[in-house]
Amino acid sequence: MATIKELSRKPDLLSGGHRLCAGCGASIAVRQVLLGANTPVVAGSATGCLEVSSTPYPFTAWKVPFIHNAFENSAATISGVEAAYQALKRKGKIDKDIKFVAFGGDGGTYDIGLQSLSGAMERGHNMVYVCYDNGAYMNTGIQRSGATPFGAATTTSPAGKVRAGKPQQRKDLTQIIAAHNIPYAAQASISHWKDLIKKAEKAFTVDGPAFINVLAPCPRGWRVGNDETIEIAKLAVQTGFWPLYEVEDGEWTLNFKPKELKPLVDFLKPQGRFRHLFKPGNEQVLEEFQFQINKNWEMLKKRCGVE
Ligand SMILES: Cc1ncc(C[n+]2csc(CCOP(=O)(O)OP(=O)(O)O)c2C)c(N)n1
Ligand code: SF4
Ligand SMILES: [Mg+2]
Repeated sequence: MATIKELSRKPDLLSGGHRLCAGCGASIAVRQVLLGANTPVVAGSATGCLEVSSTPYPFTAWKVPFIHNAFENSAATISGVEAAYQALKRKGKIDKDIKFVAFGGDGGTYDIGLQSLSGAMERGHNMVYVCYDNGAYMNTGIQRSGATPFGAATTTSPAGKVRAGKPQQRKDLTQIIAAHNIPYAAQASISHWKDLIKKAEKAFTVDGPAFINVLAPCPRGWRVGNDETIEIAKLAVQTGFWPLYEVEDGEWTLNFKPKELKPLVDFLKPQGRFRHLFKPGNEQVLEEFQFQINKNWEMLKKRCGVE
């Protein structure tokens, strides 16, 4: 991996002055991922906060060629561009080494773009897909998605007298994509930047499809201060809510192995979207959530061969 000095000399491929909220995890995720690229990159993004706020016509914050996409087809678009590049290469019309990366939010990846992502991974395109997971459809007003955590309050899973936020568990997209048997699939967090940049480097280097699921907190939807983005992402990892791991050619590795996980409440308590869980009467929802985290952590450790 590049040293800090080398990284600091690399150009910033997403400029400042975009219209994402202050403290938004999405722009941090993009910057860290693009630092992992050592060749020219072509990027695309599904509709969502990242795309809407970084490309308000006629402006763009992207310093790499960028393709504006619909909500559901970022993976399909980038896979098509990669196929065109391969055809031009075969005809001898291009000889540059170029990498292709598609970004999508959790709504655009776990839900509406899952089919196009699955297809692109299965067809074996030489491309990277990065999901920036902020746990809801933030751009349209914080609606629940397949990535929204159990118990979280959103505008379509509100907390009230009948329900304590979202009643379902989040789907495990990283494992779903790993099950495509692609060369590289990983889970990362913007709080662990070295780990993330290293994973991006690997993803850009492998021959074939690569996928990285990046936890990218949204201060607005998580109801935390916009100076707390990194801290809350760190707690997600330290409590086991968001384990860091990678799957390389079927080999599972746990990248962050604390002696003991912090209690889940350390991650939940600072966030307004979980405030209701700390009111009397919701103790068993908290217990259930902690139980799910423990169970998933044990299963993951087994898969990674960790005692
Ligand atoms: C087919 C379609 N349905 C709905 C929308 C409206 N829409 C635009 S962005 C968005 C939410 C995106 O959520 P996510 O992918 O999680 O990204 P985030 O906004 O959280 O960054 C929705 C529902 C759309 N653009 N296209
Ligand atoms: S609403 Fe959330 S995801 Fe959207 S720009 Fe603001 S902080 Fe980022
Ligand atoms: Mg989202």
